[in-house]
Amino acid sequence: MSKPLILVLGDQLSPSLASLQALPDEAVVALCEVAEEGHYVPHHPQKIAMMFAAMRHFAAELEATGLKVHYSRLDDADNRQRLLEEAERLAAHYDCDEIRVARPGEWRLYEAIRARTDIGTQEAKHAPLPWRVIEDDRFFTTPEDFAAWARGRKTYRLEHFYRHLRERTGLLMDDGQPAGGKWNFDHDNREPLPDHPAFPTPPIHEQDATTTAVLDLVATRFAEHFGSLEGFHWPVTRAQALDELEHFLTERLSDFGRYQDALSDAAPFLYHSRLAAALNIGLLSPIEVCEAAEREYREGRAPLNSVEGFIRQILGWREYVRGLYWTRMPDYKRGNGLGARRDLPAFYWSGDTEMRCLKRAIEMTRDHAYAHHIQRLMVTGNFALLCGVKPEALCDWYLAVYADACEWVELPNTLGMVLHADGGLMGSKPYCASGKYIDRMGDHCRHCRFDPKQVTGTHACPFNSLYWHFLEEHREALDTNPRMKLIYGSLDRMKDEKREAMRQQAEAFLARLDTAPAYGRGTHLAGYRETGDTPDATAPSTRPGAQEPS
Ligand code: FAD
Ligand code: DLZ
Ligand code: SF4
Repeated sequence: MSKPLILVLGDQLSPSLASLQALPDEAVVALCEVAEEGHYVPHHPQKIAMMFAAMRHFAAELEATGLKVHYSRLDDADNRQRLLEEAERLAAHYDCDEIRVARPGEWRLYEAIRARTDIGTQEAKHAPLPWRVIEDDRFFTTPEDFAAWARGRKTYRLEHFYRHLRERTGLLMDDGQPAGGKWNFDHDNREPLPDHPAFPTPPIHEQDATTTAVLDLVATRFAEHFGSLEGFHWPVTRAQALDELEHFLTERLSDFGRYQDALSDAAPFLYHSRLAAALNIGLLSPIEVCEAAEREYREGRAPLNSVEGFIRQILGWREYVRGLYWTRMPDYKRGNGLGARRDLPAFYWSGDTEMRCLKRAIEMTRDHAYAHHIQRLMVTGNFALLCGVKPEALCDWYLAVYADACEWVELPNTLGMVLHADGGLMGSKPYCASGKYIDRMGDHCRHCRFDPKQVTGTHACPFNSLYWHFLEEHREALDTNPRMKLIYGSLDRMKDEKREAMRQQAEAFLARLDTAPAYGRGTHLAGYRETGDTPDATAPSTRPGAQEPS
């Protein structure tokens, strides 16, 4: 009789997970906190705390259903501190005959597991028992669905994929036609913020003994990582995630659409849902979230431009980037279409810059493990694109600093959408912009020492000269793109002296820009990654008396 060990990863916290279905009575479910996952990029302490607290709560919930659950804690003396090795240790301990796992969200782990399942590889020969990967069906599509859709297409445009999924799911469809007669209400969704908006306050979740013990553990063990633990507010149970969803539906969804692209110097969340982290670790399902948003429209509580805009992010973008990731990896990660070579600017790890929009985006990231999409794309992303930051440096940063960061979402967004490094597969043109865009969409520039209207001189906004410099540098790759024609026309109409002054301004700025080594403040981690040494995992929690369920 089969006795499987079911390894449930930190972003697989859903009772509906395929690997948890139809289990034999003998099955053992394992969740493992391990140092390797916490350190392979220097994850924000709030991200690690959210995951560990959610894992501990989920393990207790599974146990309450009568399943046999083993939970490996970071501080367990016999913890092997690597996911696969720890699962193999537990499988031997419980005398299991197979390890099952739902498809991990990252190629790195998927490959490591696949190597153990491929008969003939060294890893499989040395694996103490067989591994089995089960498709993760918590999405609208599988990687095979995406591959079938992509077959024979020259370009993979989001809009086509999104319409295909609207038709397939029936979301926001009326008799085979899009609700409201249009697929896309984007033109209603580009308003800057009004002068004194009153943003809704996010829910405050109770932090029980399990959560506070994890916060203490993370404060001690990941103290050197970028990011503050103060003000930790992420949902760590299904019930808390449902409260977040309810808050979004009643307080934010109506204004989500029109202010979707806005920037604010003061407020981190605006009308965004803050649901990505709960979705990505499995506390909410994308289907229930989209259906709940549609209900708000159907019952007259939220306008269509907001609901369509929101559903497009989840049904469209989220599924699209996942499909792209799984059908294009591992080559996708090596893309560097614009030949970018610069290390990450050092201030990405400190916020220490006079450029107000960047400073605020990085400070909000440090304080909340969050920045909204336009900050990621048009502020930190745009700046990195214009400066020529190399994809691996920027991707590692984005993967580390947000509570919602998972490589399958992060990589296409960073490498494809922000850096245009995938040869235009994801976007028909780079999302490059000057300071004028940032000025139009929010109030950062009012608080900045630079002037978004000046292009050269000591007060000129650096984005401006960098923008034109970027266009000059990549003329060969970009000026035949029909969507760039207008902008190259403007550049060509400028006087030579003006172009030369902008070039000098940009180059002087770039020459002064301090860059950080690949892993920022966690420089010791680079060595860890190369040598494969396991970081010390034995430091005790600061709160030995804290009570946690086993
Ligand atoms: P909202 O603005 O409320 O959007 C609603 C939901 O739509 C999100 O919760 C998310 O699930 C989905 N969504 C929105 N935009 C995207 C997108 N471009 N791609 C995929 N899903 C989307 N999102 C992640 O979940 N994980 C990441 O690691 C991640 N890295 C990113 C890196 C860069 C450089 C950029 C530009 C974007 C990244 N995104 C990532 C997408 C997006 O910025 C975040 O999903 C969003 O900001 C999370 O905040 P929210 O939940 O308030 O989203
Ligand atoms: C991100 C993360 C962290 C910090 N720690 C763990 C962990 O200790 N145990 C675990 O199972 N998962 C963790 N994760 C999430 C994994 O890194 C994630 O499953 C893969 O990156 C695939 O998305
Ligand atoms: Fe950012 Fe330039 Fe505006 Fe300053 S002036 S906030 S650097 S866009």
